[in-house]
Amino acid sequence: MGVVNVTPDSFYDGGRFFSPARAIAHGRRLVDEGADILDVGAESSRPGALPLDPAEEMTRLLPVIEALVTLGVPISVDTRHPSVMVACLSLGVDMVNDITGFADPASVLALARSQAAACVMHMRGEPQNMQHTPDYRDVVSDVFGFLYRQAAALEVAGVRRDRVTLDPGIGFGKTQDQNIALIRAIGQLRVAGWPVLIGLSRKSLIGSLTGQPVGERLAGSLGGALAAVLNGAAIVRVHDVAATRDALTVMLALANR
Ligand code: HH2
Repeated sequence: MGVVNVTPDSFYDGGRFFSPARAIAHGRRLVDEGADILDVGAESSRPGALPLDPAEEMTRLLPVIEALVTLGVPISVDTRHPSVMVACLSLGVDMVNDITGFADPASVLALARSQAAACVMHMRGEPQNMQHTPDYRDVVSDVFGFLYRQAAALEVAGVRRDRVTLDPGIGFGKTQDQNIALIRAIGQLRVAGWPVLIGLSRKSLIGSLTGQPVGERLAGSLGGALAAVLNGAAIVRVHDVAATRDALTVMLALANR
């Protein structure tokens, strides 16, 4: 899954693809590089980010989505606002990626009225405050328990299991040790019956393991993507599609799995 951030303030590529023309060109490039899915977002969720008004989010997103849905790869929209989901679904997006895990019943309804797939992600708190004392009884069972409950709520609303992907939300209200515990436990989610999505590309987890600043985290992110897939992830959400694709191709050809 290649990331298209139509934002001025994303933690890695903020401002690079903020104009619709640049975002669309970036999406096309990621598809040429081998992305199987594009995830298009307009609201940064970096720690400390302030919420974005849904009307402004739509102004940023809709022209980009309208162009990218014609490319022939599935398009995911990264939003937590039900009104934005409805607008993007009417343009034909194939997936809704909600960092709040469909906590808003209006989001469940919007998804249930469509045929789209869903990524249910776990976040503790809000981007504004999520890194203040992330505290869990047991991080793996707390996070996975939330994901199972949200998937069950979607199923009750009519969203069949085979439309749903689960994501423990690396970096969203977790310490680095908690992020590591979640990545090591991916297999449990898979065994429970859901495909798993992992986003760790260039995040502070990679910085804390390698000591590198965000611009120098490609090699570390590739290591993380390989580990996530070896542990059972079905989808990796990345900024660097060509390099990730090559790394995964070689690993999948050579590893004893
Ligand atoms: N991470 C980010 C945004 N959306 N969605 C899912 N499902 N999983 C993730 O790990 C995830 C996500 C953060 O990365 P990015 O979009 O590059 O940064 P920003 O939120 O600053 O735009």
